[in-house]
Amino acid sequence: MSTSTAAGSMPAKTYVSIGSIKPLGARLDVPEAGGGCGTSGGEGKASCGSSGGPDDMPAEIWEKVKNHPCYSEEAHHHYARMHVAVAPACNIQCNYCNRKYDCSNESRPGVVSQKLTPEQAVKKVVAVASEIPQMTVLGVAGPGDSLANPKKTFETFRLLQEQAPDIKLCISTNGLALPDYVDEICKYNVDHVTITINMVDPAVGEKIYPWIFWDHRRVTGYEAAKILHERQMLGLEMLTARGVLTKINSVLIPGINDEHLMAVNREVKKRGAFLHNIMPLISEAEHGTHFGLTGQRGPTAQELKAVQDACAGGANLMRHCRQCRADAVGLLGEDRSEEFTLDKIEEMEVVYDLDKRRAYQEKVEVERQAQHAAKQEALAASAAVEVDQDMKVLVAVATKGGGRVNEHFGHVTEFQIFEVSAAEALFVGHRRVDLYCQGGHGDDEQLPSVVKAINDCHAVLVAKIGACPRDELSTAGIEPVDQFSGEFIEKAALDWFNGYRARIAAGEITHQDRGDAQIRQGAFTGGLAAAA
Ligand code: CLF
Ligand code: SF4
Repeated sequence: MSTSTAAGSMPAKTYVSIGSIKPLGARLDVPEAGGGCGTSGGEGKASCGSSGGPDDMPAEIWEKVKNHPCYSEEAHHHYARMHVAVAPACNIQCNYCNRKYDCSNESRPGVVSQKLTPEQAVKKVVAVASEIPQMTVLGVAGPGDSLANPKKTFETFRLLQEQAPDIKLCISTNGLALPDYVDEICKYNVDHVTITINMVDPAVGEKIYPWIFWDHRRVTGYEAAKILHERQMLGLEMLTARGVLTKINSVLIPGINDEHLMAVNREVKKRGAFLHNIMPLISEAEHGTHFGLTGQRGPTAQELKAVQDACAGGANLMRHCRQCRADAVGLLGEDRSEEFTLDKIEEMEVVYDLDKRRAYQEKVEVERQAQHAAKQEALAASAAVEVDQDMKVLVAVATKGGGRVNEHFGHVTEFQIFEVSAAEALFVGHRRVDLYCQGGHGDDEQLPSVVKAINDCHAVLVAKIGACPRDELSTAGIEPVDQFSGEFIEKAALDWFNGYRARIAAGEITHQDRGDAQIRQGAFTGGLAAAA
């Protein structure tokens, strides 16, 4: 591949060599003529990173988050990000990481990214941007630590700013080196920084970090955790002072920092963190990590939600993280990295057309505003249904993107979960499941595990569903609903909920509390709720 994009004076249209890549629009279902987190972080005006809009925050903050899929839940339905694996080295050891694989602070363990030089990375970003017009953010998230590889990380940013200045820059770091690079971060207009903070007490930290490399020596135990903690807090304060939006990732490790994460949430909020993303530990013996080999388990989906709920009211929470890999490409939850390997890029003819990208993003914006308006309309209808105004239920949704109910039950690998009440339809997480439809036929052996994954939900909204799963779900007390196929998710969830309450009021059905289903799945609620 060759590019002719020019620094500073970049032409609106840049031609390079091209291949045939699946357009992302096919997944987004953006109508041709159709009609869209933020938070105020420590300043606390808005709702969470999952649902805030332009009315909830200062205009300059909205500009920074409105098309960042990680910083705005609403944006993640419509906009994509990509990572480039330019940062192989790391300066600390986490007990959930095996250096053979990517940084588990921002990636699923057990996957390996193709490492790139800054020049290769920029070629790849320009190629992806020309094929995926709603790819708006480039992140450096490993495979080691972005700031343990400062030359490669910042050289990538420098080169990219010359070739594709419309792409937002983002980094993820463990924070040890962060205070040393705040000036560089600001120099390259990196608007978004993620720090992984798993503790604010070194006594907890020494159970997570066996050592750090600091001041030309290896430091272990309590002293290592104390230095890391102090550097993380200092780095966060420095970023806040410079107006850089900072997200905190925390890995939830049952029995080690589960109840401690409420204290982490409080401390990072105090220091101006914009969002707090509590992610589940993924721990398997085959990953070869200390935790994997010593039997440390990860949390259940319900344990994760319980900790997130216990933090409600503190720093705003991100709940839509997909723990993507260090070379992830596409919408959160999808992985198109295989389409953009180095050899494939070499054969592509790249057309980096800034006008086309902007035009496409404008269309996405119209769609997003339509989604927002539909939700407001459904909420108004909700207020008119006077029965059971305090009821809250969970609803699972089958979607392939674009904020719509548009996936068949049999094709789902991940359900989105919404908490629905008369006052809100709030994204609260996702649940991965095994594919039910294999080669055009339902695999009935998979059904029990799919049903179990969502058995704390009252309904599942799908584009289509077969007779067999319909029966199995109904038997489990989960209502299969296909009447909202193609509609916006929040509106569909609220409309279903309003009908559900009306049927209860008419005596047609009885509301079943599905709390017992959560207990069957091993949720713990009492201790954490009390700790909150
Ligand atoms: Fe990447 Fe991280 Fe930037 Fe997003 S990911 S560096 S903030 S652009 Fe996002 Fe992926 Fe979760 Fe990270 S879903 S793992 S939070
Ligand atoms: Fe691994 Fe990332 Fe921790 Fe470094 S910071 S040890 S790469 S998880």
